[in-house]
Amino acid sequence: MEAATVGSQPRTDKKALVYEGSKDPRRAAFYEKISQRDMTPLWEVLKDLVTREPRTACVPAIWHFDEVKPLVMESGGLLTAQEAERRVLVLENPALRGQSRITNTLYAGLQLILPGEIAGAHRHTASAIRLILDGEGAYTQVDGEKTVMKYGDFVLTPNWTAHDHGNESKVPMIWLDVLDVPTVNFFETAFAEHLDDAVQNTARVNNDSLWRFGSGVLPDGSDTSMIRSPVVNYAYERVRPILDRLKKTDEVNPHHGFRLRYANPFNGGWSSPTMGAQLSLMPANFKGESYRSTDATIFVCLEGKGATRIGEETLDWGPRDVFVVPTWKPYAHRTEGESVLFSISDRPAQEALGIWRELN
Ligand code: 1HN
Repeated sequence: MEAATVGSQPRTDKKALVYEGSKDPRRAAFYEKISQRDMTPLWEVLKDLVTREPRTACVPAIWHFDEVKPLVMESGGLLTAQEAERRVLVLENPALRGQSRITNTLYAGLQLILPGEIAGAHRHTASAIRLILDGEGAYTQVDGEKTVMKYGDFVLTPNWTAHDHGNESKVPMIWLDVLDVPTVNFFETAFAEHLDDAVQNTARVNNDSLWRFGSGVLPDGSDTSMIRSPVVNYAYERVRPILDRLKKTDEVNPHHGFRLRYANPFNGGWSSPTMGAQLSLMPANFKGESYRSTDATIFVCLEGKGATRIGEETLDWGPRDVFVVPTWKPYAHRTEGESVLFSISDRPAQEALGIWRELN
């Protein structure tokens, strides 16, 4: 594919590119001739268009929370959340710098909201999740529901839902945002708008949706055809004990440990159609077997300590560290103490398109 573009800039001149076959003057002349009509020979580009296995520019990378937290805090002295709209340091894959993405399809960033600040209400086509990493007591409001957040909470802001944040606590809060922005932009389908009221009115009891839709019952009139979850906050204090239940009675998966999925309670599917998240508990001294799948995956350590071998590289992680595994790279986790890893990827989108694969 590299031959077809220079960087990410589309070519506008009509000069033919130089291919392997251009060494033959007859072919080179032919390529020049067809190039005047914006045509190019498939046989010169086919092997890069249709590869035997997934190829990616994305590389393994890790952000150690202890190292990056001071930088996130420093941004708090530069501008207010209101000035910034969202005060976030974007986690860019080292091989995809300048593209605001951690994988080819996902955006990730660390957002800071200081005591007393608000980040005004807006909505957009892109869907977001937040994973709370530091501080306690800031809130998000999503389409009329307020949720006060704590460590490990997994919060959804599905596409086109109004959302605003605020911090009424006494301590700064930092969370990881993951959005499907690169996916939405790939399809060139991005819309966004600011809402008139910076802080939306909430009509519901705080955390209402987890009780309504996450308790094994559904209220009359629930729109069960929704392709995304109605739950705003999958509170860690509700989800974490389930891992201990799995540990007591279930068989441990040799690759992933004891793992659960953040589900859409209407249909058992993923919490959103573009991003799928999971939470896994690995016992102390777990030595995971190698695994690979076509969904490049962002991991966050919530508890414990361990390391993940990705191809030839090994990344050591501890609480709040964020790391990324590229598509189709074999990886294996190992732990020291009992550890909990959160993960998120574009797997639901790949599954919907029928292109997701894994190799155990
Ligand atoms: C966004 O709306 C938020 O609402 C955070 O907190 C990060 C990155 C790109 C586009 C929209 C938020 C974002 C974002």
